[in-house]
Amino acid sequence: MERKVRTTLKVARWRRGCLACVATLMAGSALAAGGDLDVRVRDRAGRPVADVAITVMPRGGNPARAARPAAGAHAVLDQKNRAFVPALLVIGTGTSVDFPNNDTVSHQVYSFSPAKKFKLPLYKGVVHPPVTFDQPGLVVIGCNIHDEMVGYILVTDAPAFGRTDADGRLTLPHLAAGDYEVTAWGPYIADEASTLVRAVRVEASGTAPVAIDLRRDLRNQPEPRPGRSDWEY
Ligand SMILES: [Cu+2]
Repeated sequence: MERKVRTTLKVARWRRGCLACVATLMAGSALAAGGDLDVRVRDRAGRPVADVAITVMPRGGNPARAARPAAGAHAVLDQKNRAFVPALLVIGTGTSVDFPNNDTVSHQVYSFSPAKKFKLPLYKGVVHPPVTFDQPGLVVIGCNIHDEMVGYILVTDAPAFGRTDADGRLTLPHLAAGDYEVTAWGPYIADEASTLVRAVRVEASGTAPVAIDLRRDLRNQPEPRPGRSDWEY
């Protein structure tokens, strides 16, 4: 008899749990509602172009929809084999970035870009306190010791952004339905900036494709270079 009561209780609990579970699933799907954006970047020969920064802004610039990253957003720009890894980082405004040096040599990291000017001391291994990027814009990162080192941090207010993968693709899921402007940028892309913008409509579900086919050959060297003219010594 006791066992039967316990079993009944168990079933009741399971039922409650199940209802809660369904409610959670429904809430989850409500949050997830929206269409996906599938961006693809190709060179003149139709080959995929990796490591292209993609930013997606609501058209008409409704700031209510341009969600800022949560406080404490964090990213890492590593230093390895006398190079910045990754060479291009796309982050939301307000993100803090660590610059660890995992190289065998010391580096002295700096930026003279208007969106964020900073100089870190010459260091190796020890992680310097992170740098917070509080203004949108392109930040060109250099090393005072190794002129060939160049890295890029694209700081953006866009609610959705990322970088194309080895297949030249970036999928951004669950965007609220509406009209958006998709912009591509990469240090090797020579095309005029005005030709790298696409208007796209995202529906409440399904996938909206965006094709960016470059008209010019890629550069051999990344641009812009980090300016060093105002380094004071
Ligand atoms: Cu260096």
